[in-house]
Amino acid sequence: MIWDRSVETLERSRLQSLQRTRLSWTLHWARERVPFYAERLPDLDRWERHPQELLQELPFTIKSDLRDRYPLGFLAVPRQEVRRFHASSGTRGKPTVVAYTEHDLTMWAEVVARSLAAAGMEPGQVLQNAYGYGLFTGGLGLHQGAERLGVAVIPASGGQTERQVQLITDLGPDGLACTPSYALYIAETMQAMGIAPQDTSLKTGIFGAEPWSDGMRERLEAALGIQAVDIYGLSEITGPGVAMECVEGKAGLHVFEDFFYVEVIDPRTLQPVGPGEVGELVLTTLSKEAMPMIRYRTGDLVSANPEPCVCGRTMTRISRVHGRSDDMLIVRGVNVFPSEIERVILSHPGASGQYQLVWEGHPSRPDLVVEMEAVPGTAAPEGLREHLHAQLGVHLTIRVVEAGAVPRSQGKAVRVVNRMTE
Ligand code: DLL
Repeated sequence: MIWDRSVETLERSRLQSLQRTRLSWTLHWARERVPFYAERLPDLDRWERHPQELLQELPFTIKSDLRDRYPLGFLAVPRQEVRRFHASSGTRGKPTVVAYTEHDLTMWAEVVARSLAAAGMEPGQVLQNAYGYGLFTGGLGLHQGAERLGVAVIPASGGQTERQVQLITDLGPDGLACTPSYALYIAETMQAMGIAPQDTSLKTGIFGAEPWSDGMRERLEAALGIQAVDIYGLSEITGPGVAMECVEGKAGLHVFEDFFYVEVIDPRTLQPVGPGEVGELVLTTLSKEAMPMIRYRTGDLVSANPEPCVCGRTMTRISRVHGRSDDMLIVRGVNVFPSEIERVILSHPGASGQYQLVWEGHPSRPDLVVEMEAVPGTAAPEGLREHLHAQLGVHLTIRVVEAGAVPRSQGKAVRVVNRMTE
């Protein structure tokens, strides 16, 4: 289902004209209200004509700009106009705080409603929301969007996994929203409790907030008896719902370009890369009042695909996030992303999907070990080491551990751990 057909299927030339107007508004708004942008954005008079082209000349905004102005240096409205704060998890240092006006919250609910509809959810259905409620944007973000769509929410939040399963059996939700790693844990718990996927009401999985692969999708779809789709977003731009995969295509995530302007750049040269080429996703908000972001470097590596989609949406798609530039591992000189390793591991049917990448040995010559669980009753995956080498050029040690040995995730999974010895 397409929630807002008039916008989501808009002819591209009309979409671009809408973007032009909104970009011009955003640039003026930011320059007048945020000292950081007042210093960095030049005189705007000439921008009325081609803001898209001129945008490419503007400086980027990066995470440390936000951190340096913690907590509210980017606030563009009086405090009394703020209706909500959220914060990023801060797993990579000091958290960043983000703020929303009422108008911003409405826009956010709108894009999440569109996302849930793109996943196949419909008004009148029920969503179990197992994203964490609180400062993290996953819980409340999905919640408001579901209500906007007319979907009833079970605000389960993360954790208490047996209770999650109980709620699924008792309340019969149609959709489940959580990280893919937590969905796998819920699926295992369900199995351990003797509940078969076909015995539940679930039809749709809305999974994101961390990288995952098509192999993980297959496992989740089989284990839960659902269609699983990818949802992307980040707090600095709004939260979940910046981009969403449609269930019809399952081939890239539509960016809601009437609210977010997309660029993909080469992170070294900072120049744009062409369609299909992998680069860093850069986003500019087009309607945000409380905290407009101009050319925000997300750190997420994607490629863009402007081709029309089978679902009828005209909005540009981005690929699944290959990884973040700061997640890249260097294994004996070879660069590799955890998500690429996951893709290869999960192409082996015997891999359960529970895995961690462990640095071992001495820091002068570290080894990367794949600690993984096999599907119970199957033999350890054969030839995986060779397969990883052939596909990614890295030599990894494979260690199959007993079921339950890999720590289970209830939110964003920790994929890489350090057990090096000095
Ligand atoms: O993770 C927002 C979110 C909540 C998205 C629920 C989807 C569902 P942050 O905590 O600010 O916000 O983290 C943002 O998470 O820059 C990516 O690196 C990563 N990320 C988010 N969605 C995906 C995804 C939320 N679908 C950071 N695939 C982003 C891969 C993702 N990585």
